[in-house]
This record gives sequence, structure tokens and C-alpha cells, in this order.
Amino acid sequence: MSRLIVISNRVQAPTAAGVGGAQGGLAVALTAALREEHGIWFGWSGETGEDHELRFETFEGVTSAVMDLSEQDVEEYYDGFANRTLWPLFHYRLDLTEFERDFQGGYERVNRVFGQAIGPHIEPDDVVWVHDYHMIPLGWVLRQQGVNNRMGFFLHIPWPPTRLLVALPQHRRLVESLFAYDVVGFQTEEWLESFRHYVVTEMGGVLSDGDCVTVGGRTIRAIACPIGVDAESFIAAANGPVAKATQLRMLESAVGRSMMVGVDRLDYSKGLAERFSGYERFLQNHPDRRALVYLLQIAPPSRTAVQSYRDIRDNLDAMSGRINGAYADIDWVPIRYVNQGYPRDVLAGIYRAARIGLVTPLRDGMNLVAKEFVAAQDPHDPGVLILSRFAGAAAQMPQAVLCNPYSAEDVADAIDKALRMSREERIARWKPMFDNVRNEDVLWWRRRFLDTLTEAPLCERNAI
Ligand code: GDG
Repeated sequence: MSRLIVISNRVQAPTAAGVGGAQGGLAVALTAALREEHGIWFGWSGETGEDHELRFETFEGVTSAVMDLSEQDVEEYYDGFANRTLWPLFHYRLDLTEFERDFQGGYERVNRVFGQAIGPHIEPDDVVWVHDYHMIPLGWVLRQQGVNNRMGFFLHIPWPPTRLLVALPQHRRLVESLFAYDVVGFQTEEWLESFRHYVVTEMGGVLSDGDCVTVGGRTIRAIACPIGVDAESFIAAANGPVAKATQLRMLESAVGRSMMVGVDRLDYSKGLAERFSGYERFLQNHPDRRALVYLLQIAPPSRTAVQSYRDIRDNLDAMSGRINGAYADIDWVPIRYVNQGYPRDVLAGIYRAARIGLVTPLRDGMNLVAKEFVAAQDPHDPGVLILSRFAGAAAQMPQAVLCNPYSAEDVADAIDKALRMSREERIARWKPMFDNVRNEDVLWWRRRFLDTLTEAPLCERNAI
């Protein structure tokens, strides 16, 4: 019987210690598959230590295996190459991208350490699924270990245009390592297109039918496979008692005012400063309607070891303070800016109480908040989703009010349009988005990727 092996930087499987207890959609989808197929989820423990030993634990029928990394590993691989080189570069932020040889060395070293530790635990019939930019070379390391299994890779973030990617020293080495996999998945056709462009123009690759991409005699299938949310459980949460109580609390805290909500990790890719500027422009353009609306921005801090993340926090603290100082009245503040996370069912209630969901990333692989917002709405009186055209989710949700997040005027106009929208139009726009969120949910995504990997004929098995 074949097992599923999942490998990602952080393991989100449930453990006795509760790590992974705040189960997001990805964790729900993958732990269900791991439970059914008696698989193992491998990754970093999130802790530092010197021994690189895998620690196995089986909890609620799911086995996870985690390893500590040394402080140097974390600095070079995680805070360094993953979050200061690949993340900004893949989100089109060449200005924030740091190129350090030590980062690349640490990234390759940690991938080797993972591959060497995990390789011996892979059995001949296992199907291996590697996730995200932290682990791009892992498949190649596993092949070197003699792992000849079906192996897939999914990239959760955008794939950058060739002209940006070539700024990365050793870009070709990184992309070549993807050819160790059998299937490589991207969130959207746009990212897939960028990948294919790179392969053709930089590597002399050849595209053929059935998503096949060939370079130097090695062929992989490259597909677009958009991730979804755990829609049914989010809909249930939005109709549950905690969400209802939260909804009431929100409504009572601002009677007669429409709430706009944003929920994002504090990350420059999410376009928070641009969102505040767009909202400020709306307040300037419509003084008579100022007090009828407010923005609740939930932004839990992330990657605080990286300077650019500390900078964005300082910038947003200053912007929210300035905007509130300039426009607030004795009984109203324009922005409620909150730097903490909330449980999922509370979030669902907040989404449901909102008249507008503001999802305006400058660049985003997909963006699950947009889908969760849609899932949480009241079918008879849904809120309006304002969505950046640069989020992967925009390809599946053309009925949202699409905006250009770089333009304060455009964001201000989108807010104005959403606030004026009739109930009929809100329902007409929401319904097809809701159907999409429900049909193409996280289980659909998992099945689509794994079916491609396990059932469809592979273009050619890759062996090193
Ligand atoms: C990467 C890609 C892609 C946020 N605050 C709270 C909270 N969240 C949850 C949201 C959502 C998730 O975190 C964030 O997902 P996103 O998709 O918005 O963004 P990234 O973290 O950047 O994820 C992205 C994703 O991978 C999946 O492939 O869509 O493009 O960048 O689920 O709800 N959850 C709770 N409290 C919070 O305060 N419970």
C-alpha cells in the first residue's frame, strides 16, 4: 500500500504538545490524507539544536517527524535564503532581496541535511509531496539518495518573471533542481506561464502536450493547481455560536457604521501601507461619509527576525497613528489596528459582520483570506470583496471588485463602489465566488495534485 510523505518547512500535523492545533486549511487537508494513507509529515521543529535527529510522534492517527536546526542553519536557511532572498524576489521585490553566498550555502546544506535524514524512511511505494520555496532542492537531494518514487513539488508563492529571477546568482541551479520532481504545481496559470518562459528562454527547454516540460532529456509535468480553503468547516464556523457572538459584538461596537476588514500577516507583500493610503484617500475624497465606515485591520506579526518586517511594523504603527490623529472624532476612529491573531471561529464572525473585505496584496501566490471571507458571508446579505488584481485568487474570483493596490485612487474608488453597491448586486457577485470557493476547496486541490502525481501517466520517470 502506498503512503503519502509530506515534507514542508514547518509541520502542521497535530501533536500531543498542541503544535499545529490551530489547524488551517492546508493542515486539515494534508492531515486527513496522512491519516487515511498512514503517511508521515516531515519538517523543521521550529526549534534550535545541534543534533539533526528526527523525532517521530504519532498523534490522532497522524505521524509527524521533526528535526531541530542549528542557529546557523536558521540564520542562513530560514531567515536568510528563504525569507530574505527567495520570498522578496518571488514577490517581485528586488529592492528588498538580499544576495548572500552564506544564505545560499546554508539553504543547500539544510536541504541536504533534511534529504539525508528523510531518505532512509521512504519506502518503495510511497508518494512524496514537497511544499514551498524553503525546500526546492530537496527532491534532487532525495534522488541522489536513490529515492526513485513518484515525487511532486507545490509552490505556494508566485513564480517570478524571468527578468527578475535571473537576478538570483545561481538561478539556473535552483530551477534545474525542480527537474528532479515528476510534477511541479503552481497556484495559477500566470505563475506557471512565468516558469515555462524561464525554462524555454534560459534553459532551452521544450514544451509538449499534457503539461510536459523537457530540459536536457529530463521531463516533468508542470501544472496550475489553485489551493482552496476548508470551505465547509469555515461555513460551519461562520454559522456557529462563537461567530454569532463575535458578529454581535462587532455590530454593537459601531452602531450604524459599516466595517471594512483586513486580515494579513504583517508582511510587505500584503500591501498594508498602500491599503491605509487608499483608505485615507477615500476619507479625503468623501468627508461627508467618513464616519459611516471604519477599517478593522488584524495583522499578527511575522518573521520578526528580519529587518524589513520590523520596518513595515514601524511604518504601519506610524501611518495608523497619523491617520487616526488626523481624521478621528470624539466618538469614531477610522482605523482599528490590531497586532494579534484570533481563533478561526472569531475571525469567521468578524468576516460575517463586515460590509467589505479588503484584500489588497501587492503580489500573492493565492490568498486564502479572500476565500475565507467569501465562505463566511450571509447568503441573503453578503459583504463585498475588494481584491487586488495581483493576488492569485483574482483568477478564480473575477466577480470581486478588482483593484490596483498600488493606486490610492483606485482603492478609494473601490471602497466607494462597494459601499454604494445594492444588495442585489452584492448577491449576484458573491454567489459565483461562493460556488467556486466551495467546489474548488482544499480537498479538491489535494486530490487534483495527487491524482496528477499518482494516476496520470508521467511524461517520463526521472532518475538520476
Ligand atoms: C502562503 C502564500 C497562499 C491570518 N491571521 C489569522 C489567521 N490567519 C490565517 C488566514 C489564512 C492564513 O492565515 C493566511 O493565508 P494567506 O493565503 O492569506 O497567506 P500566507 O500566509 O502568505 O500563505 C499565499 C498560501 O500560502 C496557501 O497556499 O494562499 O499566497 O503567501 O488562512 O485565515 N488565522 C487565525 N487567526 C488570525 O489572526 N486563526
